[in-house]
Amino acid sequence: MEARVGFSFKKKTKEQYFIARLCLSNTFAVIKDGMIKVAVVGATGLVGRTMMKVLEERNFHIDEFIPVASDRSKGMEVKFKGHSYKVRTLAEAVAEKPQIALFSAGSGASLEWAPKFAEVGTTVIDNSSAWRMDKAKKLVVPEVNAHVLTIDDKIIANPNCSTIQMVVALNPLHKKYKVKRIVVSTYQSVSGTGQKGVAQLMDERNGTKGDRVYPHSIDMNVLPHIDVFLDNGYTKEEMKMVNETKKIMGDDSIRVTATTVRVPVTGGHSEAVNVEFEKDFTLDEVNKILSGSEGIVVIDEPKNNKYPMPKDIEGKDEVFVGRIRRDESQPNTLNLWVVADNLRKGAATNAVQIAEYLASHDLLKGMTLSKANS
Ligand code: NAP
Ligand code: 2RA
Repeated sequence: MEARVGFSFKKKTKEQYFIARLCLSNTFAVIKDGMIKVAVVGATGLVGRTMMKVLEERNFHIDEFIPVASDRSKGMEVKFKGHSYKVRTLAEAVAEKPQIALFSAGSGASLEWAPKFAEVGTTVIDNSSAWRMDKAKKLVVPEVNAHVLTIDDKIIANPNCSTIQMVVALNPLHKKYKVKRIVVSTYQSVSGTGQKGVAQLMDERNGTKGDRVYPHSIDMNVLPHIDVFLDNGYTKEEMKMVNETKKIMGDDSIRVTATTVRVPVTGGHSEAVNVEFEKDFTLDEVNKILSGSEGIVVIDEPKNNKYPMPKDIEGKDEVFVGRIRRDESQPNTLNLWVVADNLRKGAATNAVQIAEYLASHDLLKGMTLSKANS
């Protein structure tokens, strides 16, 4: 049996990386010996549905698709690549032994079920915070550190959405100038909370009753509160940005402090990032580095009122950077405005890119890839 892993690219070749190179060299990865089964766990949720869309758009080869959600949703129908599929339970999905399981069903489900999938040979790519800081698990943003992945990684963690977009923007600058300290304030959309966050905003706007997921109104308001408060006075979301950044960028010496804020925007997280480097820079050079880096689009024409905004980037996969300017209050320090779609690059797209990297680098057990058409 032979199956193809097809990758479709529509965007600028310059900004595309490993898989683009695979395609541009007219090479297809060919999978031999077996059906490609892919499970999406959390398929009825915001991230899970976006994962299905991204898998479709990128034409990730799947012979058998297994949508999974909680027992509440068993039997419910979801559409994928023009076909209807019945949602299955986690136990039913494990029994299918998929090669890949993309998880976005919260930490509880991941802690309990990811090891069960790994045990049957599935590679799990997990969007929850369950495994991110586990020393034995890789925390991966493909543009930054896909090279750390090996065939033995059976549970791979997808970072938090607000961390992903920040490290995509900062890593190319870190390579050149070395980041010393980051001060970040976020403006995070309600879709970051999942379906319940969007529902609360819409209910408030429409004056309808419904469950409340935030402790205060979110419409016409901002909440300096994302995830739970910890003993140090920071929220868990803020500490995710501190700790995950160091792990992904592979540098514990980077100092990070964060204030994470929920705003009444439906999709797209924005961040004001202040970054101090060891070495000095010129703004021209910073602009060139960012414009030429994988997965980044620079929109920085303040005189024409052009800068990234969540409304414009919804549905896009890149990280958008603007308002690039020197911090005039101290040396070697830069201010940036960074915006990305939290459901896509912040979650689904990043996870699918990890799957693509594994497939194209022969890092999935039970799949043998070889080159064709080259
Ligand atoms: P959501 O819209 O509330 O969806 C949650 C999904 O998880 C639903 O499909 C739900 O199924 C399923 N689920 C819940 N408990 C389950 C269980 N015990 N077993 C199996 N499935 C279960 O939430 P979301 O925004 O998609 O987020 C999902 C995960 O991704 C969370 O861990 C979140 O932290 C992470 N994440 C989210 C974002 C974002 O921007 N939203 C970004 C990065 C990471 P039912 O419909 O059956 O309840
Ligand atoms: C949020 N970062 O925006 C979270 C989603 N995982 O709430």
